[in-house]
Amino acid sequence: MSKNVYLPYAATSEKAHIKSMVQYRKMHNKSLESTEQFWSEIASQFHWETPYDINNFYSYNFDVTKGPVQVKWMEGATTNVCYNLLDKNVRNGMGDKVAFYWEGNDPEDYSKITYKKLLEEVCRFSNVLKSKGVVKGDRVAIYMPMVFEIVIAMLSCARIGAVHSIVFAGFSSDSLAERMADCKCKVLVTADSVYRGDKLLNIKSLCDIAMDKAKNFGHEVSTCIVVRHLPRLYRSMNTSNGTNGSNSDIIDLHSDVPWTDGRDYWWHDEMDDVEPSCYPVWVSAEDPLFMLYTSGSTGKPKGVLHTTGGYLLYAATTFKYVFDYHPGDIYWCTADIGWITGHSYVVYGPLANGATSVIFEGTPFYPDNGRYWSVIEKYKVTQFYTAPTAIRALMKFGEEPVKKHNVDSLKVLGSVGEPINPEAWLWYYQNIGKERCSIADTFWQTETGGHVITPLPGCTPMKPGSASFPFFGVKPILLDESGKEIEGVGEGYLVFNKPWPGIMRTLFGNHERFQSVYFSKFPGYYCTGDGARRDEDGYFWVTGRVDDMLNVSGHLMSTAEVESVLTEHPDVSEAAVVSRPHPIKGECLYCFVTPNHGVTFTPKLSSELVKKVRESIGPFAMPDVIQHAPGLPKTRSGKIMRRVLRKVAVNDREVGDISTLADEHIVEELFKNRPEKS
Ligand code: 6R9
Repeated sequence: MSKNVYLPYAATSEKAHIKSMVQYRKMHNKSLESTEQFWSEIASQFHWETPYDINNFYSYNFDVTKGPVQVKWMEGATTNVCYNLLDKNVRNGMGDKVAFYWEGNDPEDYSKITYKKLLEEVCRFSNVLKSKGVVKGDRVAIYMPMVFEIVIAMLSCARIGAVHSIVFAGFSSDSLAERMADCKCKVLVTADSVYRGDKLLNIKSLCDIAMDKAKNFGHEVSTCIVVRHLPRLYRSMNTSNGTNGSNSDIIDLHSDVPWTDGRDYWWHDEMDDVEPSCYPVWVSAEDPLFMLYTSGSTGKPKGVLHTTGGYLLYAATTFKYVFDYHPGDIYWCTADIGWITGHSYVVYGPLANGATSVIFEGTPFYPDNGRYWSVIEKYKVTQFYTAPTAIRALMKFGEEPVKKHNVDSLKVLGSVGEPINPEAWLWYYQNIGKERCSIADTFWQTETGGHVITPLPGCTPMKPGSASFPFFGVKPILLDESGKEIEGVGEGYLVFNKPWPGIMRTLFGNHERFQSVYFSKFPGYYCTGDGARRDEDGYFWVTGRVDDMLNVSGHLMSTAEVESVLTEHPDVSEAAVVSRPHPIKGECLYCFVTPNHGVTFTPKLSSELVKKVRESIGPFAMPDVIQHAPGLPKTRSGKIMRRVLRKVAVNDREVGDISTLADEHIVEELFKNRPEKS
């Protein structure tokens, strides 16, 4: 074994589900060689209204040349995910167990909800959705802050067989409109407004604009249900224990919430009139559970579709092993529920295991930079799951904010969203984990449904920056440019030739695109779009995207998406966007813009463009640099040579061979035009 390896803490290994690499390898081999047996043992822990057939447990085709790509697990069996997450746990005597602690943006604003209460609320909201005409298969869009009601809305959809389509509440009204029109949602569930730090965001106003814009795409949302969230702080201040007070405590702050009678309904009004019980709709294991949009390298966002049975098994199993979850643990994932991490590891995975988790509404910097550590101390968090971009941002403030808090309850630290640089890994390991905690650097995607390459706590010797080994049921393969499998040490395209239960089934309403994006480059393989290296010890190191995608603070976006927003500006003729390494965000957007003939490039134009991207896509997509480009480096066939632009962005004059460019001089011009000295 090479140097720079961190062995798991012995006390953790003793109690871990998987105690050694020998045990891991045995289970991993079983998962690949006796797939049916491995997953059916797990499936047997859940409730199936119609049982699965062990002789027809799963089937798939990954080879487009042999027919349509398809993946099926436990087809014919019926179940209900909500039933398995709530009713089953309540029946098993966990009704009074806390499902979620809620920690608001303001530290004075907090609450909790038990499994029993969550089930009751979900039943009520299921009845509300039914009363609005939502039936099995209908899509329900959700655009909400991190409050209990977002979980209630998701599980209510699952209960009645509707498909939730959550749009992260940091997306712009344009993005929300496009996604609502694409999934043709009947209902939109949202909230009035929310505080992020000391900034008030008027979510409902933004939804109104989006619902109007959706009409331009030919889609009308018939019902919008609005959670009254803002006064919650005032309510909790009026009660001593911080739980929700009675309605009479509510101070009316809603005179300025925009409203359309006949379309808009207050959540609390609707919930008043309905029964607290609702029989679950038994759905097929292959019926859709939810869809979630992710950026595509070209064109519109892709509605990744996950189905019922396989996703449930995979979210539950990865949660149990990757966080080494044991009853009594308090788990906290900081991801917003609007991303896949929030779906699988705030909601579905933890509830499937009957876990107690923290839902956090705020930011790591409010009211001060020690907020994460204070929340860990307050709830005695045992597993903490966050993103490298947050770790890097917090590292800047040194160890002092951490030292003010007792974080000794921690056992497992997780990382997700992008490769974690060894420096951040070490800081996390030493200052937060006190060299006692395992770090799970979890590689996965919206498309994979759950972790696919990850260390297991107490088991895997860790190498900072390596996601290490595949999860059960997963066999990563590296391909070279010609599609040949690379054995042993090497670097190539990260692909898979066999499904695990949680992999997506299609892109909503566009199976063609699903096949062409993921399965056409190398027939027979699911292509992740990431590159990876396997080292001499067999560890995988994910090296980043191989397509035109950017990963800014863990948010994937495509260069094409940003370029098309830039070129919509009337003064812009052409634009090219590349990523540049960024100390905190991982990558940032560096945009080259060619103005129309006769238009002068001014700071005003530059700031208009920054604003436009922010408004069209969302604040997380805000460009760091807009550079004037008198022309773009294009090949004779008209292709923009992005590798040259990436060199300009970092001021590296080693641009390599540029002899295929139509006009080589443009490269020098671009270096001269850099807006920064460095
Ligand atoms: C879960 C999530 C997926 C892309 C993925 C890759 C990058 C995520 C990573 C990682 C290296 C890790 N990525 N985790 N790269 N190491 N531990 O982030 O899903 O938003 O779909 O992004 O993120 O590039 O392809 P999603």
